[in-house]
Amino acid sequence: MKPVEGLIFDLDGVLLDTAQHHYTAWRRLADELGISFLPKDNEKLKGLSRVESLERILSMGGLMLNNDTKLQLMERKNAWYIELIADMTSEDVLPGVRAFIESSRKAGLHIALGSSSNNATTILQRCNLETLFDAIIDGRHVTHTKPDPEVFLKGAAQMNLSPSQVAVFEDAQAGIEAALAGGFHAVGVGLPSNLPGAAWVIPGFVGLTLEGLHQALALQASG
Ligand code: B16
Ligand code: MG
Repeated sequence: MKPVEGLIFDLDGVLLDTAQHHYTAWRRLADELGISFLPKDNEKLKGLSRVESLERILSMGGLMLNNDTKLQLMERKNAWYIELIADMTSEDVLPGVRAFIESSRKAGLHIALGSSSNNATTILQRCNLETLFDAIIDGRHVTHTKPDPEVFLKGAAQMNLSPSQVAVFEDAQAGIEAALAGGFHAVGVGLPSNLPGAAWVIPGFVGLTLEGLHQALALQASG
């Protein structure tokens, strides 16, 4: 296979450890509602939109609420989440991320963000990451969130690349499904057991090189 020409990065759980802050904020809400919400439940929520995440939590507790109440609950969760990320700086970018993106840019690859979050731009600015991206697609730009491929398809289109020319880095099962549905090379970030279907799973970005990525994807494509 030809080397990829573009990379799309998920935000929460890939560039930064914000996935744990989403969990903390949802857990606080679930506790208040008397709904049991454990890390294994959270794993299935990763990458889903805010409203879809709330719907899943409410259905876990068998709760039916009207739209106004749901909006209020989402606002409260987001306010707690914003408190949790308020002190984030460029120091919080996960190890190896910036170096890998910078070296990929130098090698001529196009770089995009593909996140479900409406807080993506705030976080990128705060952590001094925004200028690394040729295209930023987030929750505000899509009608259908992961596992629908829309966010990644829009990223590829803005980079003028087809999905087969692009690798997507994702920490969520919903994100891997979205990448595969769109025809992208799906690279998991995290534990292989949480990310079935990924072409390759890395524990993080420390030591990752473009050659290593190309070799892993070529091996997977050949076998
Ligand atoms: P917000 P990602 C996703 O971001 C998170 O994984 C998910 O937990 C969150 O519910 C979703 O963004 C919406 O985020 O409430 O900030 O708009 O992983 O796609 O970067
Ligand atoms: Mg994520």
